[in-house]
Amino acid sequence: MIWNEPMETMSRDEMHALQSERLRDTVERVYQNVDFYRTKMQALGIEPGDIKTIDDIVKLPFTTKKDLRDNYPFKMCAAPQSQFVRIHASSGTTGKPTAVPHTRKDLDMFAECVARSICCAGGTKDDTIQVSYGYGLFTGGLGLHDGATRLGAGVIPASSGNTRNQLTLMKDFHPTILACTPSYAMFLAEALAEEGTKPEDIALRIGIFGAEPWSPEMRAKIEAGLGITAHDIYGLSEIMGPGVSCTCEHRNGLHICEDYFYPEILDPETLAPVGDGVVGELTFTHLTKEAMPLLRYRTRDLSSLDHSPCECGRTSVRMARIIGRSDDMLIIRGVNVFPSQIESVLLEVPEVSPNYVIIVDRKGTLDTIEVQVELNPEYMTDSVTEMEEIRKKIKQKLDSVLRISVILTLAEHKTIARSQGKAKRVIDKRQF
Ligand code: DLL
Repeated sequence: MIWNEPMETMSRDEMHALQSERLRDTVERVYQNVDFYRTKMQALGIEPGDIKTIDDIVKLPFTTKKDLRDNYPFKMCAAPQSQFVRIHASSGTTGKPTAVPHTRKDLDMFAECVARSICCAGGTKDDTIQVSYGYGLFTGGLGLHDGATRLGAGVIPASSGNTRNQLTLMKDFHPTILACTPSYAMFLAEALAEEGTKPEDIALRIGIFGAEPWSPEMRAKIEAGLGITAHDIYGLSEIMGPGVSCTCEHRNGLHICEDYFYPEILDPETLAPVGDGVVGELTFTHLTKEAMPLLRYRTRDLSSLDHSPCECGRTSVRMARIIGRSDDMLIIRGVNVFPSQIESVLLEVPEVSPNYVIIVDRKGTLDTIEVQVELNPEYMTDSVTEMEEIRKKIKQKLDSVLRISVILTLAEHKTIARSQGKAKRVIDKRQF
């Protein structure tokens, strides 16, 4: 089912016209109300009248997370605080969080986008959704909650954590959809198996997972563990939260709600937009946002776009699943390494489980990368030779995919910390 047929299946020409009209309005609004953008546009020698169609977007300035921090909390806003009905905040790894206010209309758009996403993933008003994303300043819990409510589905507002209780809710209330981070879904699958509950003993049929990068191999494990079809939902607080895009039944990219957020992929070196299929930095421009509309916000997420029609009938552009963040890329002895490459290798090896941590350090002048991964309990053996063979096999695979030498350590089952929200997979001990 398509939630909003007129918007999700309009022709490319109609979409171009709609985006152009909305961009003109947004640029006018920020020019009049946000000093930051007026100053930037004046420095570039442009004014709102220069933006005629969406193709003129390349003339506009970029926005970065640093700009949001520098203007914390509300200096980038285009509406007065009296019009805010909710304020979310994204926790930064360094310093202050970023404040993200919403007006009534912004929240309306948020619920609309999440309702579209749940439908895209195959959900209907007859489903019951266990929302196990955290509720609070993080947008996952409330975002999925409001979207499911808009759809007319039932919501179990479980929030994250308290795993025993999550399993009880799952068994007693028979939710048909689970929404949480992929790493927490994996943990829940493990916990179910441990207490002897089989996938067929619960009613789940769909998973709506996101908020962190995950690989197709991880998806397959979660699907087997919970007996579901797993979907990828993407979003970020600065732009809205979950529901910026989501996979449909063909799972060949995530459909973007591009009537609200205009996507571009930028060449990381030149910052020039690149064509379909080319990987670069994903950038979004708000087309209707009232409280804090952002122009060309650089997400740091790496993806590519595909404008070709999808068999599901939606005409919206699709983005490839996020392969990593430009600032997550580890440079080890000059070689670029993405944590997602390591995850893909580990998940192809039956002897180990998807619980791992990557530790980067520096010995003298040499960078080292250690991967600690848990052995599956059925492969635990007292034979040192057998363990060493498993270790070597995985190390060789990792070395050849990453093209550097990795220290591989096998850890005992359940010795690596599980996460209930976004997993922290990389510990970088290097001092820069
Ligand atoms: O994570 C919003 C969200 C909640 C998305 C629930 C999906 C589900 P932030 O906390 O601001 O917002 O983090 C945004 O998380 O820039 C990506 O790096 C990462 N991310 C989000 N979804 C995905 C995904 C929420 N499906 C940051 N795949 C983004 C990979 C994702 N990374």
